Parts: sequence; C-alpha cells; structure tokens
Amino acid sequence: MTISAKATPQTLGDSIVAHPLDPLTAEEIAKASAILKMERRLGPRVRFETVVLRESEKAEVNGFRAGDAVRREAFLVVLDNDEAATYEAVVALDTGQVVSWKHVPGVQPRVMFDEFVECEAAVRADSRFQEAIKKRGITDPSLVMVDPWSAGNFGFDDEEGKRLVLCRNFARSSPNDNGYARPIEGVTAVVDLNSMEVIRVDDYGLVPLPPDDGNYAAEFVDKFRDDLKPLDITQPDGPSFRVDGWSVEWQKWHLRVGFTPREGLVIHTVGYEDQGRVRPVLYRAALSDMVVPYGDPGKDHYRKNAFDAGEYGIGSLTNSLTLGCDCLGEIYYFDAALNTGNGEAFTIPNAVCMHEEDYGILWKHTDWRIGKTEVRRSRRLVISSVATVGNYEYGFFWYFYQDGTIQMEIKLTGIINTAAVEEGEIPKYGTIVAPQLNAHIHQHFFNFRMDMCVDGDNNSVYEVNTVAAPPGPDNPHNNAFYAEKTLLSTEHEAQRVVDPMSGRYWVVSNASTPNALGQPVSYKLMPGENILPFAHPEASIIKRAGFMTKHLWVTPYQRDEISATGPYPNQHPGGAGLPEYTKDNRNVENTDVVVWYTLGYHHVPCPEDWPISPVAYCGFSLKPVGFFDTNPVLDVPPNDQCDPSCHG
Ligand SMILES: [Cu+2]
Repeated sequence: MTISAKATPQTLGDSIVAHPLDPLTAEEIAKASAILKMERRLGPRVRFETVVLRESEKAEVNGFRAGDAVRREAFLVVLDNDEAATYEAVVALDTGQVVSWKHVPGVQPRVMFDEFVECEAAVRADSRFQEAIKKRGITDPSLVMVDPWSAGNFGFDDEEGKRLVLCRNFARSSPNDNGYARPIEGVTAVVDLNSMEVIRVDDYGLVPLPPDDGNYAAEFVDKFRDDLKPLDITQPDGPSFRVDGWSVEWQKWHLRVGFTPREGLVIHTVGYEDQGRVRPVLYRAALSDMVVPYGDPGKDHYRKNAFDAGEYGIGSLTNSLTLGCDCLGEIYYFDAALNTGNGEAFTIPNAVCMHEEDYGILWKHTDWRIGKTEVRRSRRLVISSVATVGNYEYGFFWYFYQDGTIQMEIKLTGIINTAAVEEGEIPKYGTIVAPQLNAHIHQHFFNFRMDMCVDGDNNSVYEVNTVAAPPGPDNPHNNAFYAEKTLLSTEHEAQRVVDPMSGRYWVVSNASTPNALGQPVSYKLMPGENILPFAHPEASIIKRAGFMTKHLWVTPYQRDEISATGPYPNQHPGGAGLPEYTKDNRNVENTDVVVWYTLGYHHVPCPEDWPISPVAYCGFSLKPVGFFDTNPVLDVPPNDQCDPSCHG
C-alpha cells in the first residue's frame, strides 16, 4: 500500500497529478478526446460516452513511491451515431498516442446527458405526440416533461440493434411545478437515439390527469414550523483530517478518493495505521451498478427498470453540493472533472463532501463501586456524494470510524415514480399517494464491488452462521449455541444470500498474518436490511440483472471485471457481469479476492412518500474481527468538554 501524502506533484496542464490513481484532470480529459478525434478522424456525429483514467495495474500502484513518475492512460468509449457502432480506445497521455482502438459489436453505451436533452426536444416537436397530448387537453408541449427510460431488452424483433429509449411524459402548468404530479398516462414516445427520431408514439388509452399539483418547493409552502432553534457545528481549530490532492489521512485511516462518471464516488487504497505501519484493508470500493425493477405488469409499465450506474452514469448525474444545505460544519469538497458528449471536460464543483461527525458514545463503563465512569465520544469521517437520476435522489455515504469500522449508507430520497389512474380505482400493483395518483411497487438493488486486501492480497472468505447445538450429552441443559465458520473456496460456493435468523455474516481473512491471539486477521461484511427480487426467474430483468439473485459474490481479482452487470448493460439481453465472470467457478481461496455485495431496498410506496420522500436508509458495514489484537480505540482521549464529575 502506498500513501502519497508527501508526493512531489507532477504538473500536467494546469492541474496537479501526484498519484497513479488520481482521476483524470479536466485538461487530461480534453487532451485524451482531442488525441482520439485527431488520430481516428472522428466527426461531429461521434459521442463520447466515457473518458476516464485507465487505472494502472495493481502492482504498479502498490509499488508507487512519492515522487515517482506517474504514467497516465485514458480509457474512452465513443458511439458513432451514423454507423450505430461503439468503439473503445486507450490513449497514452504522456506520448499522445492512441494505444488501442477496438470496435465492440452488438452493445449500446449508456444513455448520455446530451441525448436526454435532444430527445426531450424531439418528442415535444413530434406531431403524433402533440396530437396524443392534445386529446388529453394539453396544448403547450414545451411545458411537458419528457423522461427518457432505457428500453431494456424484451426480445422484440423490431427493436433489435436499435438504440432506443421509451419516453414517459408529465404535464406541468409551469416549469416550477412538481413534474411527477400529473403523469400523461398511457402515452409513450419511442425514440431512436442514433437518428434522434421519434419512431412511434404508443397510446394505451385515455386516463384523466390527476387533480393535485403536488408542489413541495419552499415557495409553495404557506407556513413553516417556527420552533427550530439554531444548531451550529463549529470546529474552531479546523477538522482533524489532512488532505493532499486526492489523498486523505484521518484518525489512523489512510485512503484516496476517486470519481468516475459511471460509478460516482470511488474509495481507493484504504489502510489503518497500527503497530507502526499502515495495514491495508480495501484496495478499491465503489458502487458497481444498481437497478430499480418495478412490479406493475400493465401497458408498458412492465418495462420500467433503470440501471442508474450502467445505463445512465450515476457519477455524471452527481449534484454540486452546498455548504449549510447538503453539508453542515467544516467541509472539504472534492470537484469532479468529467466529459461531455463531445469529449470536452466539465467540472462538477463540490461533487464529493468530506467532513467529521460526532457519532455519540464510542465506549462507556461505570464502576458503581467506586463511582467512576469512563466514556469516550465517537467520531466518524463522512465522504459522500448525491446524484439525481430522473425522479430519484441517491446519496452514497462512506463512513470511517475510529475503531476500524467502514460503513456504506445509501440515502434514498427524491420523488417516487407515478402513474395516473381513474377516479376511485384501487391499484393492485401500487399505492394511491394522492388523488388519482398511483405509485408502483418497486425495489432498488445496489451492488458494491469491494476489492479486499486485508493485511495483503492473500485473502479467503468464510460464512459464519450461528447454530443451535442439538440436545445431548454435550448440551445437557439445551442452552448451547455456537458460531460455525465455513470456507467459501470457489466462486459458486461463494454465491450466498442473507439469513438474519442465523446471524449470518461473511469474513474476509488473511491467515498469513495472524493476530497476537493466533487468529487469522479478518474483516467481516455485516449485511443490513436486505431482500431478494420478486420478478419471476424467467423475467427479462432477472436475466439482465442476475447480480440481484445473490447478496454475496466473490471473484478472484481481474483488472477489467469492474461491474456487476458487465460493461454495457444498456439494452443487453442478459447474462453479463457477475453471472458471466463466475461461470468457470474459479478458486477464491487464499488469493486476491473481490467481494461483491448486493443490497436490495424494498419499496411499497405510502402517502408519506408524496410529494417528495423523506430519506430512507439502507447499507452495510465492514468491521474488524480479530484484525486488531484488542480494542483499537483505548487511546481515544476523554472529551475536553466532559464534566469532571463524570469521572467520579
Ligand atoms: Cu423507491
């Protein structure tokens, strides 16, 4: 593990590159695109889906020392709209050369932001669409909100090979309206994104617009509650973390922050300082993909599911965060440099927020015999970003605790997706959340890829279940129960689901560096709330998002196995990603393992979700179990503000 806090920075363009894992700078993005445009003579009909850092081989990263020359390569994906063809390229930024150029047949890159904008304009201008909305009393198409949905893959011959989106539409009386309050039920425009033409407008029949406007913005609230007193978070001496470029040190933690347009926030090279060295835990962690399958079988609602990372690029949809609103206190922000559709760079200022939070008590004990209490306060480092994907907001919060715990918490908010129903209709596959407004039942599945390195690369994964001992001579009082550890030695053995009733968790262990008690040093993956998909195994979405069917997957590290859904989930027929990676049932014992955790959040909507959902939470933790020899936070000092009487 390399920590580059004292690296001598290298200048590339106007920005500083100090480490091989630093995300591409805006200058590097523009340069990579310019090189590719020139070398491959790319015309104006070519869109840039991806311009990202091609991360160096792990050995090169681990061997990197501060001040070493940093080799930089960009990975690009472009779509030629005229040829309907996708190409991958690698550009060496140091030499200015295209080092690889490859046509990738039969795939669709994700839907790009520029395409959203152009697509909305094309739908509004289409005469068949204007006719369909006129039937519903809507005369101004410029006020219609057009939401392009990825088309999925349902094996329809006329869709084969076409780059399609399904546009679902909503009526507004002003641009400030809640766009999701009045679905134009039953009208779907199907758009070919290569030609940017509306190829048809489906009309499933008239349903009236729901009556209420569902407005929630401050200007629509008549009276705010008036009993909130100020709550200020101040750190007069500043925060306790140190930042150098993308490198962060805080309370024995060493890590790097990264960012990509597809995954959003990435955490690299996480280690914890212990016994005079930085002990590695995680080489790389990020959301690998996610999908939101909906449960309504009617009209074209059965096609509603969105791979928000793989199909839309959740990183490129990240919010620019605001101090005092999104984040309170002493905040450090990272900006994200990303590519536009024409390969230029743009920056999302304040894309990643980092700060410290008081997190209640860390540990405590009162010895009543001597009237003495020892208590310490817990603090956590929070590194987060929030993305807006159509109607929904997703916050991704990585927490680092002083005791070695790492936690991922997802915050789900925003506006639920809606459909209109006839007055008095009680829908089976949804909930009425406002008059004539139906919110369909759905699920949010996330998969996090965690390239583990618990005290080094030679790791093994075990499942731990707690077992009740059977009655008998060993258990004469019938009280016995114990934790049973089972090695998961192959990819197929390591495809597992949660079992809260057995207290199930999984541990990633390194037997080559036992702790002082002789136990293999380990981290456990502690699941939180979880669920499995309800779609039938034959459903298109189960084939396309096979990762949902297991909560745990383990693979041996392969540089290009990055996404649970494979590199091109958009309109993919299925089978890619984890099901394909694990086909050969490779060994995952005592090797460099990647742990993939699937997390399902089940959403049966309720009226309180409307017109905007208060944050719902879900997540998981990585906790040290025998990684340390003892409680690692005995050295956290008592709080300055602690009343002396507390200590007896
Ligand atoms: Cu939901």
